[in-house]
Amino acid sequence: MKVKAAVAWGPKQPLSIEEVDLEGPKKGEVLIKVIASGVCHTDAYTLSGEDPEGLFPVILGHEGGGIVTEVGEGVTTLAVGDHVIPLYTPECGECKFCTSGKTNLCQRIRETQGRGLMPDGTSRFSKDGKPIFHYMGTSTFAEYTVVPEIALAKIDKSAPLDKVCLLGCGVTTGIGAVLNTAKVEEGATIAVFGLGGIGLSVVQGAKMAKASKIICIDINEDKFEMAKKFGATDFINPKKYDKPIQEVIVELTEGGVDYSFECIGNVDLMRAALECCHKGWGESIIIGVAGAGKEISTRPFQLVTGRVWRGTAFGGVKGRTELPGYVDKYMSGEINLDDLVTFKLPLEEINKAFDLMHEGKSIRTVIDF
Ligand code: NAD
Ligand code: AHE
Ligand code: ZN
Ligand code: ZN
Repeated sequence: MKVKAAVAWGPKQPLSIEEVDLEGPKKGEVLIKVIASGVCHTDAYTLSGEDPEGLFPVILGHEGGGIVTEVGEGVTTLAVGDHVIPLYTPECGECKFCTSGKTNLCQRIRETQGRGLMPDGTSRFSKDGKPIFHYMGTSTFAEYTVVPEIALAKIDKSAPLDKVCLLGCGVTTGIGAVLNTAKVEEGATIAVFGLGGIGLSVVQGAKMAKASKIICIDINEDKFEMAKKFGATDFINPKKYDKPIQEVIVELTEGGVDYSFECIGNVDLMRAALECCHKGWGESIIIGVAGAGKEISTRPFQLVTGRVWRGTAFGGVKGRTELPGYVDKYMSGEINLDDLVTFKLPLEEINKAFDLMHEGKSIRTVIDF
């Protein structure tokens, strides 16, 4: 079939709206009509050319919501008409990772996914006979996309897809980082570096966990008002200090925070986030994604004296079994998504969504198909 899609022909180039060819779903695959998709900083990261796994031409997008329109051979858990959220972290339920009880990082199709291909090693998208790569197994910047069955979470049909699409990445990542990865306990103090869709979702998760102090660090002070609405208690603009920001936080908290979260993708701030943690027990969670060649560093003494460095992908959430519960929490008012949708744009204006992100004017722009 012919479908409209935003194609990234090369790094740093604006996306181009094109009619591309999409093959139907093969064995174990599902065709989805995309209804909405958020634009996450990771899409911009890959478009920047910094992603070592970045491939072009590609159809980006990994924060979508859609409706099943066709199922391939052997698909048993989904049917036409089901509402779904594509998962860049699938859940096969059978691999060593899925059965470990220790991680959400299902590896069943990770290798082909990282090569921009479907599990059989081919692409469903093409233009003039030349293949276009899939992205993160989801490619939601297209009117229709093909996704493996194990990479789709079936959700409540009454949930608005133009809101719950944000649970396909940013919000789940932030809340999950707090509740699953850090397991923040009531009364804990936390620091959040970066107040985009991820950082604000960490703030939301910290409020849910009843953290006592939620310190927010961002160079864009316009973000502070929204953070306050989500439950943040303290605000720091590092530009206003002439000493390392970790020192400022340690002083503010009588020795450091119990948990910190890096939600920017800046390795210097990852160091600051670790070093603002309390001696003996403070844990720092890396969420931000840093470009090729970037490395983290600190004095080993920081770890010897009890600080812990950890990371999280998709907030440790197992998509097929746990994501429907996040949708239900939105429906019951326990998770706020509405305030995070700062702009809605048609696919034709998708480049504006990237501009708004880079200008610091948006939290999430949702592409409304
Ligand atoms: P965003 O662009 O919406 O937000 C980033 C925020 O960081 C902005 O508010 C910006 O002002 C702030 N910032 C930038 N430089 C700063 C600095 N030097 N000091 C203080 N604040 C600074 O991004 P997002 O969509 O919220 O994504 C955040 C990061 O999380 C990205 O690196 C993204 O790739 C990553 N991410 C990771 C996962 C995961 O599963 N680990 C999931 C989603 C996103
Ligand atoms: N391809 C990049 C890594 C990108 C990355 O870390 N992705 C996160 C999700 S970001 C969503 O916005 C993730 O889930 N990682 C686990 C995985 O298996 O990719 C690189 O640096 O190579
Ligand atoms: Zn994302
Ligand atoms: Zn698995």
